[in-house]
Amino acid sequence: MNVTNADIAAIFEEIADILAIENANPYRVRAYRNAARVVRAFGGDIATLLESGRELPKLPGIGQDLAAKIREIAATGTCALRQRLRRQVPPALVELLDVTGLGPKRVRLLYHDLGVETPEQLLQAAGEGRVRRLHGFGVKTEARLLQALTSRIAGEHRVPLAEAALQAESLVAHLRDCPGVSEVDVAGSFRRMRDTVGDLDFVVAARRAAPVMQHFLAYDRIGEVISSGPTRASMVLQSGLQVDLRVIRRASYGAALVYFTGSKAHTIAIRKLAREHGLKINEYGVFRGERRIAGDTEASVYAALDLPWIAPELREDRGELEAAAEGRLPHLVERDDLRGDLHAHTRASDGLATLEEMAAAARADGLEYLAITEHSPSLTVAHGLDGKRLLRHIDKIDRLNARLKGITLLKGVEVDILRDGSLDLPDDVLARLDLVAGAIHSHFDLPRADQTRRLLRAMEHRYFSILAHPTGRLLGQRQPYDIDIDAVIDGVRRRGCFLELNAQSQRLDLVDTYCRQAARQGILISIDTDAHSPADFGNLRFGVGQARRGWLEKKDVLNSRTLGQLRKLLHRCHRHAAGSA
Ligand code: DGT
Ligand code: CA
Ligand code: CA
Repeated sequence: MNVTNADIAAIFEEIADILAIENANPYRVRAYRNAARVVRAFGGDIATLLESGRELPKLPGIGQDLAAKIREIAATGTCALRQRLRRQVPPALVELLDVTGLGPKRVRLLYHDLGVETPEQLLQAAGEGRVRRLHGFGVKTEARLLQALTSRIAGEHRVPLAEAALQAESLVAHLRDCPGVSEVDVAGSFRRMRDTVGDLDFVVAARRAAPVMQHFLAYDRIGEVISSGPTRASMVLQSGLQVDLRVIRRASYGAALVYFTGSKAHTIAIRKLAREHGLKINEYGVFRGERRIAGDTEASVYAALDLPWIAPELREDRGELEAAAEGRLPHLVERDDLRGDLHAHTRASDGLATLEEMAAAARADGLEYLAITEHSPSLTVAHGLDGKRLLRHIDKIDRLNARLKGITLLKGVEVDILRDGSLDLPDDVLARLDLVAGAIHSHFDLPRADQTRRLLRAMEHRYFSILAHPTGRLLGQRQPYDIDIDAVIDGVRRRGCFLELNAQSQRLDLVDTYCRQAARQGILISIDTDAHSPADFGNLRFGVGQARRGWLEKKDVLNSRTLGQLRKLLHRCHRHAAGSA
């Protein structure tokens, strides 16, 4: 048996899901979710380690009971608790959790009050208007569920970018191993850094296609081959993600990359432009009559249309062709422009590592500063810190800073924005911090006017610095809460505070279009990991991808500033409120 860390983590997630549906103690649910995260973040392959007769190392939050379960799963591929839980609820109930907008609480209500067990039954109940009558649902929720279910049943299943990246990279490595292959790229929405991808589109350059096809079809994680021809193939990986492959001659590689990177809207627009130039463009090149005039590189394709190369993240037909023609393409922010990260947790709240470990990991990833922003007391399931604990924590940060080299820790907090827009910690505590990130973690269902007022009121607080994960969406799990985004962005501008682009793979919040809207108004955006473990700093690149889709330049990004500049900006943000109060 070949049990991966991801398999073990998935079983813990399933246990947590079922326990949550059964309304188990939230701490118990949290313990299994935590275990899933720890296992996923673990550096080595746990099953291999145990098989070789070694001991499971001490892992944060993993006591004897969980450790025993890890051993049981590594050896058998499952565990008794999971088998028992599976007998307690209808199997499709867990599937319902995958429907966007449904959490355990809602699944439980649907099951108990309406007898709904499957997505199909839910579709029927929603279609008949029975869902809106349940406590906490309403007409709008019902309509959203209907939409999510319809696209789901139509087979539209999208995978978060970070999850797709793991699978893409492994297949890229496999294809590069094939003799005769000179180029491998993942095109499509993946290359455009969309937050989710429908499938992966591989483009490979090779002189002969046959050996590449053979090599591709020998990949060991194939679930099912859908189709295969001399230069193209499609398959579904064991994970369920579809992969399309196209093999192309080196001379056409740039044209193929443009074509398969899309977006469809962008490539339709450049084909139209080509016609206006008396040219024809397809995946093999740019042609004047029968003669090919460009196509070996992407730059040559755009140059044939008198355009500079356009970054994939911009290729959505949102004005990039006009900007390119007028020489005003943005100089998009890059990962290396980031000097720090302003949102991270440690074991003091719900993180997995110590202050020292997080600092070392951030430094290893090239960061010069890292804000430690634990949760505040009302978030009990995340072990939020009350004022007294937070003050002790920041003293600890001060002492650590005195001996840290190469990185500075900033003292922050991720303070809960309460239902009425007040902050979950007293002023005299907030005054001691370098920055205050405010976020919503409860009451997601307030009416738009109330939710908007709640955010505006929170940011009026004199110590408020950054609005963290501003819309609260969780990909595949939770819709953004209902707010007047124009009013919120305008509020941030007037208040002189900052917006976060949270780089967690399920969040990527603020999304691209709102980033662009905010930056146009001169608002600085902080691209943060919200790291809970050392490996999470790797997510910065996905945050940067979303920022680039939002046309952000280095100058638009708060954490591209030096520590000195940042401190001034944060300080000005306080004074601003004091002045306007
Ligand atoms: P996805 O997979 O839903 O996340 O989105 P994409 O953009 O990766 O779309 P996909 O996989 O259907 O196609 C990959 C690229 O191939 C797409 O971005 C542009 C190109 N493409 C596919 N079908 C067409 C088409 O019918 N017309 C044009 N112009 N381009 C196409
Ligand atoms: Ca695709
Ligand atoms: Ca495709």
